[in-house]
Amino acid sequence: MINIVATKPFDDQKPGTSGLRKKVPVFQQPNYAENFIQSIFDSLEGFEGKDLVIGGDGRYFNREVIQIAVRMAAANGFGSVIIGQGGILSTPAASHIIRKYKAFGGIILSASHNPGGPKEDFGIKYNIGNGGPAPENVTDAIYARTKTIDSYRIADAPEIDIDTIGTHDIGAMKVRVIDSVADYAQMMETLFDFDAIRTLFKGGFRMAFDAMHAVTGPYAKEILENRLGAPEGTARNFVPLPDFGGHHPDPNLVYAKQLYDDLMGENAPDFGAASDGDGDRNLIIGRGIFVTPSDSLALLAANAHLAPAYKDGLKGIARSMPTSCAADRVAEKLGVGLYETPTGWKFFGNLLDAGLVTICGEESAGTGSDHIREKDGLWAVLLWLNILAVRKQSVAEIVTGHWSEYGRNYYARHDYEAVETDRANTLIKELRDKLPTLVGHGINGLTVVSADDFAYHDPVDGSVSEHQGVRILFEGGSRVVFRLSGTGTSGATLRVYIERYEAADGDHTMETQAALSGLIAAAEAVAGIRKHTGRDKPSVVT
Ligand code: VG1
Ligand code: CO
Repeated sequence: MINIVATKPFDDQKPGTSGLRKKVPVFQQPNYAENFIQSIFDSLEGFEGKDLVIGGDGRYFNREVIQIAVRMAAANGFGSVIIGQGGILSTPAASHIIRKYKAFGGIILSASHNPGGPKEDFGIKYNIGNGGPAPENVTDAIYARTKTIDSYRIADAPEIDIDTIGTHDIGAMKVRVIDSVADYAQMMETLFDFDAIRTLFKGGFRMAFDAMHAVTGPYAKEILENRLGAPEGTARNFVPLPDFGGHHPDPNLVYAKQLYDDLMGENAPDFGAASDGDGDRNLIIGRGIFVTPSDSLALLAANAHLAPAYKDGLKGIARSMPTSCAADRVAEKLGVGLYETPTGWKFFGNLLDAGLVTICGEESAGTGSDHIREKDGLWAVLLWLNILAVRKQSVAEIVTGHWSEYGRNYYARHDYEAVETDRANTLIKELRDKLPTLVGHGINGLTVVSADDFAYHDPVDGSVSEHQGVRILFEGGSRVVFRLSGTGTSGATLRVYIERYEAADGDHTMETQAALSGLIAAAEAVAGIRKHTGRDKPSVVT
């Protein structure tokens, strides 16, 4: 039986950089999740009888929303839903399953690197049939629908057992509960030289992978330990918990501090890595050396041909605008295109579908390729392992070798979290207003060569996305970029991205914050961060 339930719109359901993210109590309001899910379905056409993938990162409230989404999919006419066992699918695994089973799309329940628990964050996002996040025209339509919705459809059905692999029926709709890991692990075997990586581990290579009590735990156990023969214990914190053990599942030097300390300490493993809540990010640390995500993108692009999947080379490279320009130099050397997109993976989909690029990345620890349409944490880790197995050098040797060939882009991101929204908006507005006056002038002794508010013209579908971040470029290739986060759930988060280029024959041995101090001062001088935010230092530096 199908129920049509009357509802009223909520005025705060605008999807951000990656879906709708709110505190759990917001999602727990009657009809809140239902309204958003119905608005997704109302914005799609032609899904009757087709398949929908549903999975999440296992955080608090995941199971409840899965049961709702399944019954709503049945009432809206989907032919089947495919669910990961226990409601678990990493974001990259969900992308792969949508593609592999040619589903119409997928609903991914995650707030990624944000904390989980009864008072923490939850999220819902929709992915289209290519496996990637819905592009802006779809998210705009969903948002428009949330403002007018007056009813949703939901089937009367008992709770589905999502913990056992098997099939069920809800009316005419099939429900398939599948192994969360198997399809993904199998795909990884087709991309990389597992024999070479197995030999690496057999030779005593030591690795630590921190799953941060989030979704990659079962994937890392299966792939690294069971299939690649890494010793038991290589994957740490591998049991997904609804509150991630009370931590932020954000793989950076602040929240993965234990891993960092181990890699910097005596008797450190050769290689350390971590992933985030939903498994699409990666942190890479070698013994005694942290690899910035922007450098990791450049390094992976430069060395990808060493892995079977990329042996014929890359078609092109894409990076989000605030990501450092290190990858640009690799693209230039390879003689392939370099595309600069706004922040968020949804902007890479068209470039990948059109065959213009093979590898994409963001400074926020996201890297991925054309194997799926999401960033992919374990994929990046496996590509690193494949490269290490072939080159037989340490991470430090590979990174410093790269700098001596291409130069080094010193890079940092300063986040000012939970700033009052009005104050953050004023900072950005004042900055935008002064852009035309900056070019040709000096800020703290640095000459501005260009200053604009980044607008992206998608080369594939011609769509334009404006106001994607204020960027100020100085002579010599240094930059500061300012934008407001689109994933936070309290107030506004100001992100300041700072980059300085040091040529191949320059000094690559400086401490990052020291190397960037002149630019950090220039960012303060031009934007008045202290005055506007009331903070005298960032909350997080990555
Ligand atoms: C952040 C990152 C961005 C990333 C997005 C989703 O967005 O900066 O690069 O694509 O999170 O990643 P924002 O708008 O807060 O800067 V995830 O792993 O949170 O899905
Ligand atoms: Co994520």
